[in-house]
Amino acid sequence: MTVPASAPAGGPSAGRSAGPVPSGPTLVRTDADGVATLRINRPDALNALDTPTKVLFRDTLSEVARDPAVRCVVITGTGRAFCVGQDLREHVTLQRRADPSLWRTVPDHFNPIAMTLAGMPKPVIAAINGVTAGAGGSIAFAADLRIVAASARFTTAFAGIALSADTGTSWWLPRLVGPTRAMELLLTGRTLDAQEALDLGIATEVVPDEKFQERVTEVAVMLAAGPTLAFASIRRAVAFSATHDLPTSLDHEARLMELTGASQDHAAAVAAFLAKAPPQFQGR
Ligand code: T3D
Repeated sequence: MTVPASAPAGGPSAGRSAGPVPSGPTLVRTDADGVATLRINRPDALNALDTPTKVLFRDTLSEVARDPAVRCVVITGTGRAFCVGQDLREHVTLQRRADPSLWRTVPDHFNPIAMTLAGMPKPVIAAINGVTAGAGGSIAFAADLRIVAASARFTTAFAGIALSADTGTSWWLPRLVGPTRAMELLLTGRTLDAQEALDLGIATEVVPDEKFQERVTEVAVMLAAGPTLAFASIRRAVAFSATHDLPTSLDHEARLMELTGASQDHAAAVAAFLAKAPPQFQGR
């Protein structure tokens, strides 16, 4: 399934040429084997997020969250970039005309994207095919798994344009790499290669470029065939325990064990175990 194209935002830039005109939809959704792949499709702008793309991305994330046929979500980009965050050409256009919508994009677009990713009731894979910056990194950090192509690079980028950090980078990055390294990456904006991202705990795994797509598909299809309700509950438990004390987290775990313990998948899986047969999960 493909999400319809929306009108591209254009406008002059600060010292760079006029923005590229997308030749198709700026976000493409493809569904197969229980996996919904959302591919940001503005390769000439390194998949920078202009307003139509942010709206499509935000709304499509909500759709896949609600869609029971989707049991794993993959986010990726077209071309040599994953996503380089806010479209700075659009940003400068709005800034120059003092457009009041400029700072609405954080509460209206970036924050809902972060919250929908955080609450997604199914696993999310960031398939990081290439360079990643700013809010593009935040989107990747919000995923459960970051499968990274060997040629990919990361930069926080925010401080380079004299901005703070948004879309959850200040939340997720310290949790991934620790506060000391997160501060260093945010203050310097230096570029990490895929190997350093793996060493720091940002990448889940690094895959040679020529094997990248095959590996992403393999992991996504495996997760989509899994116990989706249990996966959603594991996501909830891990997020909850990050902000609650041990007794409260144990109570929360107990409620989720009761929920998953009553699921069809649990009953079928323990029966399969006793029968020495492989489990077949329906996701409920
Ligand atoms: O209200 C708000 O808007 C606040 C929200 C902020 C959220 C954010 O995400 S802030 C962070 C925004 N992102 C950046 O600051 C990253 C800017 N880009 C770069 O630093 C570099 O492009 C990269 C390190 C990512 C890649 O470098 P490189 O050398 O591989 O590529 P390049 O030559 O710099 O870029 C290639 C093209 O992509 C180029 O266009 P051209 O000249 O070929 O027509 C470049 O302008 C364009 N591009 C790259 N990043 C963006 C972009 N176009 C629009 N917006 C971008 N963010």
